[in-house]
Amino acid sequence: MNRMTENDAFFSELVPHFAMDGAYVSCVRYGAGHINDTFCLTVEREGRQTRYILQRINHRLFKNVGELMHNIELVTAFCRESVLARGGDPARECLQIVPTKTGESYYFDGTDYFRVYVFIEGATTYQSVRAPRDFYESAVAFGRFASLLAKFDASQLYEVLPDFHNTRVRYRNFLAAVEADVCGRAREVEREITWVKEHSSLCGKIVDRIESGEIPLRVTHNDTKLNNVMLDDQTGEGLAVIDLDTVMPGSLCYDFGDSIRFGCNSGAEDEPDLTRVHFRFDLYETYLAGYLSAVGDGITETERRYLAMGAILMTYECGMRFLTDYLEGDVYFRTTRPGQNLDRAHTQFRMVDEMLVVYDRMLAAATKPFHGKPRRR
Ligand code: ADP
Ligand code: GN1
Ligand code: MG
Repeated sequence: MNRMTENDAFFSELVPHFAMDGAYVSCVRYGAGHINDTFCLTVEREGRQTRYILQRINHRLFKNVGELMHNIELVTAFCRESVLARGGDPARECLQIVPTKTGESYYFDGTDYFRVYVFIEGATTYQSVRAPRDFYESAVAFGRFASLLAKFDASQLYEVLPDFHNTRVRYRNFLAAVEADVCGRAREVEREITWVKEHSSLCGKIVDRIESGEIPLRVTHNDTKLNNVMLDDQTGEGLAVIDLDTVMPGSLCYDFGDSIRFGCNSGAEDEPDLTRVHFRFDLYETYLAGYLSAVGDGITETERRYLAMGAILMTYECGMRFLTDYLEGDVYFRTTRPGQNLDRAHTQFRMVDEMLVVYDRMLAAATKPFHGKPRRR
């Protein structure tokens, strides 16, 4: 991406294309997403400053930005209606697109694609679980979002990233990256490559059940890590689910699993010191309770039987994707230092090893009768 554009002159020319009321003040890098370039944009009118989220959309990944934004327009509009229907505040409880002055949901400057969202104030996204309650509330928010999407008509959406969580396809891509070895890094990571291959029997555990129809294909979020949900600074509750780029057909087991992958790691996703990386079973139980309380009977028995496997699979798949990216020269996930994708792969593999040891307990916890307090809306 063209990073030369990150200066005031560039942004102050960009801002007038959007339907915003105010003069440009500043625009600075924001958040810790791995995919898009995110900025906090501030504008001012009559001495009053307003913040927005400006994103340069990752066009390398999202080849058809029109289709991507079509999906986001529909999902945000759907979310807005549901929030309004229960008397909530749509400006804080869902992502809200700020259109261009010509009424489009994004702006193309001839090189890059940009979009603007209303900044959700008084809420925070966390990079790790500070306290179990935060994780519980994030689970409730994602569970409610799943229930909301259950009412959404899948046929209206483009599948913007086909096979996104098709672990078999991810494995094939990984083998191709090993074979091509474009950066000459494969020898250095022989041990890791072997580990992925030794665990390849995991690949079909969920995709096969989706193909046979045992696990229903639903409209899901597909990227449910903790920093994609905003928690209200006052109440501590999950306020808004964000990062809707990957809302597509998928499985609840994956959405549940991706939250576990990220949140139940006692260390950071890219922690270089593996002695700090452990699977926190206590947090797994916390998330499970929050998720089940929010999805209620919207989840099938089979899905519950595959929640624990979803966590293992998402972690295996993500580790494999990090290793693939390392082999391909760090071209997919944003990195801020050399070796970061390899560190990320290591943490995921460590988590899978530890989850496999306690898999029976994970399964038992996910399938026992649930008597928690419902947190449905
Ligand atoms: P990526 O796809 O790169 O992960 P995200 O859409 O998740 O990008 O945005 C990155 C970060 O920016 C989020 O983790 C969050 O901290 C912040 N963010 C995104 N949208 C908003 C918003 N509407 N209001 C406030 N913060 C936001
Ligand atoms: C990316 O966009 P972000 O940072 O929320 C990635 C996810 C990975 C995650 C790993 C579109 O999520 O699939 O699980 O990094 N998103 C995309 O942290 O590939
Ligand atoms: Mg994100």
